Amino acid sequence: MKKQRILLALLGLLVGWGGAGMAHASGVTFQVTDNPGSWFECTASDSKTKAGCVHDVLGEATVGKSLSVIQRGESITFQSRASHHGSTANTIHTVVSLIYPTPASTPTEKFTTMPFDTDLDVGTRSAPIIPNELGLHVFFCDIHPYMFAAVIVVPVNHNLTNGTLFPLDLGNTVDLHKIVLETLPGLPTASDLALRLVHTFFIITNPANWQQYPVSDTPIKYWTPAYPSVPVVAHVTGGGTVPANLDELLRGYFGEGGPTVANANAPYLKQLLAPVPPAAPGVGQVWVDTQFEMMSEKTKPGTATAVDATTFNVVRKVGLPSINMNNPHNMWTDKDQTVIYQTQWFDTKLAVFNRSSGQFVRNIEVGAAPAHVMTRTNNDQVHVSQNGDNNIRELDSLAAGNGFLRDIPMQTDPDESAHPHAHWMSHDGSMMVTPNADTENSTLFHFPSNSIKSLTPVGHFPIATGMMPDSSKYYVANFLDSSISVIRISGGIATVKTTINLLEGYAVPGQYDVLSPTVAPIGGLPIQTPVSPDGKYAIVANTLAAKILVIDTTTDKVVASLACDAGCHGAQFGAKKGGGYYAYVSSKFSNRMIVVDPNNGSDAAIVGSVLLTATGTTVIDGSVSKYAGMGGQGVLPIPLVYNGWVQNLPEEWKDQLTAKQKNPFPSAH
Ligand SMILES: [Cu+2]
Repeated sequence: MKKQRILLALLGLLVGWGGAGMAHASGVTFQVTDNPGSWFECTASDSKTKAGCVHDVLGEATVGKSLSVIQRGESITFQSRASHHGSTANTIHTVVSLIYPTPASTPTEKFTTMPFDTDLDVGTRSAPIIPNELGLHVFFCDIHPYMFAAVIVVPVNHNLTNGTLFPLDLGNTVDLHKIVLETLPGLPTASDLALRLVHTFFIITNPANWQQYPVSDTPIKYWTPAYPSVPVVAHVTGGGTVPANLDELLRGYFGEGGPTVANANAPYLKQLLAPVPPAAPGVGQVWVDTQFEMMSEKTKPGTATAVDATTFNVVRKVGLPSINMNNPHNMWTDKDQTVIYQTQWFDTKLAVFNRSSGQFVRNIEVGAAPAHVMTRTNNDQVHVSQNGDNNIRELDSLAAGNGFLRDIPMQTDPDESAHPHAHWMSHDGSMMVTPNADTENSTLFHFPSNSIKSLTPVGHFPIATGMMPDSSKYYVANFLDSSISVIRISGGIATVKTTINLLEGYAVPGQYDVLSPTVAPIGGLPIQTPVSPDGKYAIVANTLAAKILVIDTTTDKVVASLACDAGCHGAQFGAKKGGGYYAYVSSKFSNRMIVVDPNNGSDAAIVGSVLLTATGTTVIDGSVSKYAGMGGQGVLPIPLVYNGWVQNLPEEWKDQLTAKQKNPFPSAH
């Protein structure tokens, strides 16, 4: 849409603003949904304020559905409706301030104090939030941290009819709750980190901006993300301003070029090259949760996609329309590699299906927002994290029935809830470690003594863990403050050995400046961080800077950085045929999987990638209707080759591995 048309459209819809609509309490409502991109969907609370949802004016393809503009004094309400055309929320969500204007004054009673933080159970709505400060407010769910809603607060009576709506002022400085707040309260809105986060918001919440890789390079396909073409003002340190068209500002800043950016030309655009698989085959299969892929036979998003690791063809997709499988997030398998355990993160259930046939086996209630699942090597029990609660649910091997054994609390204080996300089990099945997003610590649970041995403080929003093959050490990815806690286990007790800061510069370590783009950060917003079966390196998927980082486990330093896709998320190791390993990496806002050969760590290389869309030979239990191959999250290579699991494999799988792969870390006892 051309800028003039957008302004005319806004003019048409904003006439109500400051008029009759202001006579009574008004504002916008964000509806919680399970729908990719628009998890917090802006809807009007009444027709008078419809213009508050920006997509009603600019169109969904331009801005997604999660951006609104309100006048100071208007309210923001979050609602989790029980039933509405597949917009049903099936589990707990939260509404938490991620970015908000630095408070200039203490709000009077009418206004809401920031940062805001509330739980949103199914069928409830939040109290109306009335921001005191003008400028940019971003809220997120701190269970599902890519559910975003943004609100720009403008002065009372600012609208188009009197010519005062534009430029939209993002505000002087913002506080980034838990990101850099302690070290730098009040980050200018034109600073590098603030712009990176604004950019991230528009990539995540607008599916039109996702990276859709093509089947072939004819014709050449470019990634051309677009942003609202409206005048804005951002502020630099010391009070100066950067007035700009938002679309041109972001495209220019991030080198995305495009026809509307002055002086930009095609070389600035990122070409989306048709994925070319690795030349050397892997062993077995790789399952990827294409969590956003939709089927016409069901209302909830998500499929599990199986790639044959010997040919890198997509051989199967399992969407389970019969149970309306909802946002499949992470997987594991039993010791015989017979079934796939599949968490449904926006729900309360674990689905089980047959790996070879794709046949549905059962759907089991496991608690609030189940995120990750793993087995114990000594008994094949299944452990599922309740990301919206305090426990890890323990199940038997699910040969029959619902398998319920017990809920294991990850936090002993009855007033606290751990919200564990991606746990990891030790090679001998004796220990389990969790990253507790809400309590910002990591639990070390010891099964033989049935007790929590350590609650180790880590960074902000710990989200994933990975453990050494002898359980001597583990890595915790701290999502919000962009760090990795390296935790040593000695005598059954966990202590922090060191912390790796992913907001350092890569070329010049320590030189990343949140204010300027001179040196890019090495990573940021890290998620999965598995350790290779031979214990040589950990791989970290970073979503902010879209990087795959390799950490050498002998030095605990980052030794390699590789380009990833938007929303870089999942990583797991699988066997490479003839010896060694591949790290398979998924990205939420891309339709391909990246294959990394870690080699010796510092010489790690991307050796290929695999398009995750169905082909003519893919066996599928429904028809893909939208977001084909998108939403890469959990990754599960078959067979399991981690130390402890690999020794339990049936002979038919062991026969495909080298002697070293069958016993990857001989010194573990
Ligand atoms: Cu959520």
